[in-house]
Parts: sequence; structure tokens; C-alpha cells
Amino acid sequence: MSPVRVIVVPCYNEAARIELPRFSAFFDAGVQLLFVNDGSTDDTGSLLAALVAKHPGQARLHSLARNSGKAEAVRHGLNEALAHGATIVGYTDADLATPPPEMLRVLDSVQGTVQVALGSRVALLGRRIERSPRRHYLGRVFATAASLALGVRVYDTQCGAKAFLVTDGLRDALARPFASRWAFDVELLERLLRSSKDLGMLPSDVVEVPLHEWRDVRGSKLSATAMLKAGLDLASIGVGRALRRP
Ligand SMILES: Nc1nc2c(ncn2[C@@H]2O[C@H](COP(=O)(O)OP(=O)(O)OP(=O)(O)O)[C@@H](O)[C@H]2O)c(=O)[nH]1
Ligand SMILES: [Mg+2]
Repeated sequence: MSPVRVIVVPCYNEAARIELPRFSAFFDAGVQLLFVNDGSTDDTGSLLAALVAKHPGQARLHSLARNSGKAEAVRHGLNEALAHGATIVGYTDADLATPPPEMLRVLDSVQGTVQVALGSRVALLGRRIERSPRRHYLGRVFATAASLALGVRVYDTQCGAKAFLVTDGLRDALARPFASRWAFDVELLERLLRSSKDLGMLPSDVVEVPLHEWRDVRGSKLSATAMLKAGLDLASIGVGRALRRP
């Protein structure tokens, strides 16, 4: 049986910057899209509804009555994809900072023993990773703190492009809301790794996929306060993990 692949796209007030035609690359690759309109107050809902109407069976829209934040938007979307029979799921940002071909590479990396694939923004010669120095260095500090909190070394937890094999472990990890609004990617990983003893996911089943291309898209809503809160979330994930250790 061929896999059913669904990518969740959380959208909050994206009307001004979302480039809908670029999403066709996913349909061409046989990948379904599930847009989650996170209580947008602009025209995002009607734009997405029109796109979905043009692609029956390939795109769906899930609308949240009020803004719940990216973490909840992604969690709702992934749970809905699971309920509709997806076998591989992923999520990516509406600004397509990770271009569709790169997101498809992340999705394709979930195969064999790989259960989780994380897009990773490693700037090397020959790659186009366009990130402001400020965001880059903040990202390095964050990734170091995330590695400490998780107890495994990871280069980039905050890239918006991620893919997962649908397992009981994933269902479990998505069953209840995340405590953290901005470090939920780290919390999701922590939940998956925590369940590993019972459900078989090992740190070696997670891979980072270095992206060839990624660009900071203007209009990011991540404020300095949000970054600070994400740091506090990381600390609480790390403390929680330390307390649970036998
Ligand atoms: N900021 C924000 N984004 C949300 C929310 N709900 C869903 N999203 C979506 O989450 C994604 C990330 O938002 P961005 O503002 O692009 O975040 P960013 O700071 O650029 O993050 P990076 O691209 O990872 O650097 C987008 O697809 C948003 O539409 C929300 O409540 N707030
Ligand atoms: Mg962005």
C-alpha cells in the first residue's frame, strides 16, 4: 500500500504574504495539504477556502474559531491528518521559508528506520541559507539549550519543516496540548523520545536533513518576548526530563 502523506500548514493572518501557487509543487508530488486557519482576522480564511475548492481530495482546510498559537494549530492539524488515515505527516510554515522541494526532501527522508526527519538550517558554502545574523546566533543559543533540555545533540529544533512516521508513539505525543507555545517542536521531540522505551523510537530514528535552501521571509511574528518565553519553556522541558529520570 502506498503511503498517505499529509503536510499541515498552520496559517495565522497570512493573507498579505502567502504565495498560494507555490503550494502546487506538493500536489504534483502526490502529497496532500491540510491548512489550519488559526483564527485569522484577515482574508486568510477565504483565500484558503478558494484554494481548497480548486483541489478536492488534495487539500483540506481546518478552521479554528479563535487564535490558539502555532503549537495548537499544528497539533490540531496533525491529529486531523491522523484521523483521516495519513501514514506520514509533516508540517511547514505558510511563508514557505523552506521551499516546497526542500520540504518534500524532508518528507522523503522518513523511510526505513527513520521515524522523524527535521529540516536543519546549516549554512555551508554552496547552500542558500539566508538568515539574519541576529536570528542565526539566537538560533545557535536556542539549539544548544534545546540539546541540553533533550539530552541529545540536535543542530536546529526551530526550523518549521518537520516530518514524522505515524506510529502509536506519535498519536500519544499529540494527544494533549503542548505546555509550550514557541518551543513545542522541542516538547514534541521530548515526548517522542520519552515514549521510546515502550514504543520503540530511539534517538537514532530521528535524523536532521540539512536544507539546501531556506530564507527568512519578512513578516515573521516572532517577538523578542516570544523568544524569551521559548527559553523559559526549554528550561521547564529540561527540568521535567531530569525529574522523570529514574
Ligand atoms: N506567529 C504566529 N504564527 C502562527 C500562529 N498560528 C499559526 N502560525 C503560523 O506559524 C508559522 C510560523 O510563523 P512565522 O511568523 O513565519 O514565524 P517565524 O518567526 O518566521 O519562524 P521561522 O520562519 O521558523 O523563523 C506560520 O505559518 C504562521 O502562519 C500564531 O498564533 N502566531
Ligand atoms: Mg517564517
